[in-house]
Amino acid sequence: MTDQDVSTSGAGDGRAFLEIEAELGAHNYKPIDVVLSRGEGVWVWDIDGNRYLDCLSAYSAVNQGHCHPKIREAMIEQASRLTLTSRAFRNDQLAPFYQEICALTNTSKVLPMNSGAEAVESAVKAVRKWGYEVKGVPADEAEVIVCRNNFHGRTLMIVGFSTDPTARGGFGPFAPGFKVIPFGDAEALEAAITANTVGFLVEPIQGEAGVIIPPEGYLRAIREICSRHNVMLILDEIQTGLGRTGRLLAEEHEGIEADLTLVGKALSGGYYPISAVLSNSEVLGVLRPGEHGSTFGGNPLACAVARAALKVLVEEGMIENAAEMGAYFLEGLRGIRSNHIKEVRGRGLMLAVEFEAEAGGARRYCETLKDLGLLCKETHVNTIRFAPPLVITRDQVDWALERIDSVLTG
Ligand code: IF1
Repeated sequence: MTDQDVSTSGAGDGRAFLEIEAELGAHNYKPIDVVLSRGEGVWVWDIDGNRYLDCLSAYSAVNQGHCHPKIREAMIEQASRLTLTSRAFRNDQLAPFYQEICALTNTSKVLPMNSGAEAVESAVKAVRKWGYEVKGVPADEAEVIVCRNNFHGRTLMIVGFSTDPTARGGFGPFAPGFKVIPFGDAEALEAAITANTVGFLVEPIQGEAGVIIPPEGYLRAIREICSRHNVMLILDEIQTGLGRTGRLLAEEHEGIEADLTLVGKALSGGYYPISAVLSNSEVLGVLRPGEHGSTFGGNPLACAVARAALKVLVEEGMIENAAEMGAYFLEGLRGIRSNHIKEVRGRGLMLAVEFEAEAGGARRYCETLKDLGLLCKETHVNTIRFAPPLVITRDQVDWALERIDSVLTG
């Protein structure tokens, strides 16, 4: 197929693109019908040149803004030199990546992977093995506790402990060894722990569930409970991490440190799949040569891109900007007067507006906002998530609020 095969209808929805996708692609998504072709900072353009403010940031993978020039530069330079060696050999980007991410996150041992789900899978494998070899849990009896309404990825193990019928329906049978408790309830964690519990896997703020923020003190409480029971606290910061909530890691809001911290998405600023399990020797030390791995895990191109992505995140003040612009954006959303709005939630630039069930669902607002030049996406029918790149300015937040207010009160 050449470009000539695909004409456009002028509304940026690229009718021909949609038809070809419908015919040849699996229908595992229902995207907003806009066909994007360019991105820069908070802005993206469709194939007809219409400009949109991106309020999703590829689900927080583009925290640094679209096509950040310094990350691009690092990618092009590395791509011109060496992209992949496999871990059968060493490369000159992995050690510097380890040093820089460990210094930034107070970590002492890293396991580099590719997707967020792979980081989750790797963390569960490591804590199970730690349970058998260090904690003394009987073979194949390890338990990991997770929360209701969790989202940790799409692999069979992960959807096996999802409580979302849409995520798990039709994919059984599932891996055993998981227990589900309510999110935000530290007592429920205490009650669920047994001698065989090796880990508690939880998002500091539940993203896909609709930006569900736990009660103040929850992170401190689960940290204390896990320490007291010798259970590994695994914080999935794949969406909340890397500046999204106004701190480098969301755990910082309560001054705790997880035993394993999972990062991904913005670890590359949207340029390349790279994720990591950030932990220590006690846990990751149980993985010996040949016991775990991945063709692309820790490849030089991914590491070079991640090094640049972390550098600009910190040096360009994006984390502090997320805190400041997030508070401003949240205040603006809370100022919108609409009977349809049930609740406005947020921390940093991880924001959500939940609508009353009678409002008819959030999708229609997303469609109307798209026509006004703002891209966002509904989650679980009644909630819109607003998560722009962390480089957003006050004027751009005003620009967004103006449109959101007009649509929600119109
Ligand atoms: C899709 C959702 C968000 C994540 C957390 C692990 C992963 C994700 C907290 C897995 C990934 C992505 C997956 C993507 C859309 C997006 C998403 F809507 F699916 F649920 F962000 F909320 N932990 N989230 O949010 O990382 O393997 O994707 O790299 O599946 O459509 P991944």
